[in-house]
Amino acid sequence: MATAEPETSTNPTNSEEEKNDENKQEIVSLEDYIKHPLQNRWALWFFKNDKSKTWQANLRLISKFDTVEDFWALYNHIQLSSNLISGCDYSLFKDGIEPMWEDERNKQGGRWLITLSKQQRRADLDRFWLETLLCLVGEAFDDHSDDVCGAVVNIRTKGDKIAIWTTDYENKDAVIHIGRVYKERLGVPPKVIIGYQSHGDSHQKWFHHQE
Ligand code: MGP
Repeated sequence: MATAEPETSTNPTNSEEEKNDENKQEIVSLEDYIKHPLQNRWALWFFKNDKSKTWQANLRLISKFDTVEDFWALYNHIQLSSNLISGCDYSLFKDGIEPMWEDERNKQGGRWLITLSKQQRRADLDRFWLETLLCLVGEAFDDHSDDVCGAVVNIRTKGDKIAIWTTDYENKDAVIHIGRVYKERLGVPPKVIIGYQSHGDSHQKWFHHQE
């Protein structure tokens, strides 16, 4: 007579499945531990305007990172730009490039500059700055990403500014491509003033990107 005893021996098929599950779990958990590397290592700088010190002395390195996870950890840890007091800047530059005109990689460079109205601090500043950071760390400018040195946000009572700095203001292909992608990524409305200027003689080399 057949008994209805519960099975005590393990079915071989089930045990293989269990092993496979274990293997899968190992792979998943291993992936969880590997951070996602960025193409470049980046350095975040902070500038606080103390008039008793030189401009360079007011510039402080906050931290460096080279993974997606460390980028978000840092971003989530620091104040939003809109919470900073006037006169402060954040700068994100490739490791090895100082966020100043004097650096070899900036000397012949320029910047795509967005000039914001006072009202835009509340409406646009933080999302424009985050999108700028994502363009940089995500190398959004295709072959021309190598021309990017970094980006700066200036918090100012007269109106905040955000800029992407490039290494060679005479490299028209790179400048135009970076400007086109940047405008698309920000989805800049027509009222936003955006243009490129060289660091050397700021206002003469200014041009607007018409598309
Ligand atoms: P700023 O902070 O870029 O803009 O430059 P802000 O405060 O809006 O002023 P504006 O002149 O654009 O209307 C302010 C001042 O900081 C400059 O005039 C310089 O004296 C100094 N400064 C700014 N930068 C980016 C540099 C730099 O790269 N090197 C040095 N040495 N000084 C700088």
